[in-house]
Amino acid sequence: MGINIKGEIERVNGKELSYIEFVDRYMEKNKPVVLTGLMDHWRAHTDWVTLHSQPNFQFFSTHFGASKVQVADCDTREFTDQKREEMLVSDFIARCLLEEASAVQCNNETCSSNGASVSIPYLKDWHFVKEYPEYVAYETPRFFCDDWLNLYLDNFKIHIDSDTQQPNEEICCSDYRFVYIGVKGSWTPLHADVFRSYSWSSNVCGKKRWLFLDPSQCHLIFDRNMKNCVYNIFDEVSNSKFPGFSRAIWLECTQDAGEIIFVPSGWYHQVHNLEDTISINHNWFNAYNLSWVWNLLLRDYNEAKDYIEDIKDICDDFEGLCQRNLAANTGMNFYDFFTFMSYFTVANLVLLRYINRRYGSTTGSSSTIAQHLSMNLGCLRKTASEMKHVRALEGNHNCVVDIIKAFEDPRFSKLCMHVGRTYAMVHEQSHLVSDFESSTMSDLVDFSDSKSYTSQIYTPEDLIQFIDNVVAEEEPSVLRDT
Ligand SMILES: O=C(O)CCC(=O)C(=O)O
Repeated sequence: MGINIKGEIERVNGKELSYIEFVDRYMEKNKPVVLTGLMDHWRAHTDWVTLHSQPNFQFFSTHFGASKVQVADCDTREFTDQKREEMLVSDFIARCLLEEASAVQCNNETCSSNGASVSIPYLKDWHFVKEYPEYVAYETPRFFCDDWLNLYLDNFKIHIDSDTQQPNEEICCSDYRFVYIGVKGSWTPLHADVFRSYSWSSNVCGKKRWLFLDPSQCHLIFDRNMKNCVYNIFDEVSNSKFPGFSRAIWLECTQDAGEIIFVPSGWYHQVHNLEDTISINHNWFNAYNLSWVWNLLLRDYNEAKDYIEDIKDICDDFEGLCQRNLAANTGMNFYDFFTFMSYFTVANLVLLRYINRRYGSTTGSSSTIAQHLSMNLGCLRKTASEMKHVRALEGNHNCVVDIIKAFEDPRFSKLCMHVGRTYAMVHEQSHLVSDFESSTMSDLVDFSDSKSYTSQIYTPEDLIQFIDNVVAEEEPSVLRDT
């Protein structure tokens, strides 16, 4: 029995959509959309695509052939994902060209050549921007620039292994900006995105078929214990194992070259390359989906804890073990997320204070940015109050952020300026863009006017107190509904 597809994803000309409209209609409502008209000027569009609208494999081999990348074997399942192996881009391209030359007959599920089974390679999660920062292949559309995840990772590590004080390479990802290259027939199994982040995915060339499930229906694709999720929605899915599956209602989208799809938080999706395809995608979160990230961490923590409950009595540091397992499974733990939130709180407060002091708090064009910063602080405060009752963070004895030290830290200063520039850009306040290009931390912070800046943040209560102290002087509306 096939799946039940009812409806398509809305398509909008990105050139005719304002940032506020995108936020109101899609980001805040957590609704998917396809945006057109935003990629014409990308270098990737010219360098990576042949005149016949095919991937320019030769270009990749010549210019980026020595990069080591992850290549999925689309025919082999490994746990909840496809089996992956590391290889050079040049070797991956050679495999793609070989397949083309031997005119492999592919469909979504199987691929065979002269009767012999051939696996379909799919290059995934290539940290292209990190690896080639000088080669500017594309520009992130402004709808997706309020990206706290990548801004943070450009300056800080998300998880440091406290045993070794070394960044754990496996857990600590350098960023969430990726290039994917897949031949026709390659695909990605059903999943929801890392951290329940948003993602955007742009087709530089080729065509993808996406199937989406609204988060309100996600219970339908899990087994009775809510542990295992369907892997491939086009397989024969066992009704006894996944009793809700046949009731799931899917949305569909065929994404063409030049189109960008916005994938909201918690939407499960499966993706098939209908042609040889190159895509660029980012995962990100900000104030609008912060609670999704926190809810996932809480759920995964409870799962990690239940899993080792039977060794609790013989374990010296049970809580520490739960946090280590959480970081290993989910990519960050409570401390990592709380540290992240604390830095963004301080950055938002510094910027709000600066804008209010320099331009006045209620009038003028900069007030849109002030409102955005206030909204961010409201969301950070709300999430911090949900974290208050978590034992792992209660009475935490390690200082997460010492605010004065943060001001002296060039990484924080870079983060702050970048956040400032981002809001100035998305809200089209060019005079402020230049402010944040030329400013230093001492331009932004008037150390004499706030005792709050001497604070140290250990717990969610400290963070809430810090927000309340500074905001009470600036924007009391932030505190109103939290
Ligand atoms: O393009 C693909 O194959 C998968 C992309 C995806 O699932 C995502 O961006 O979340």
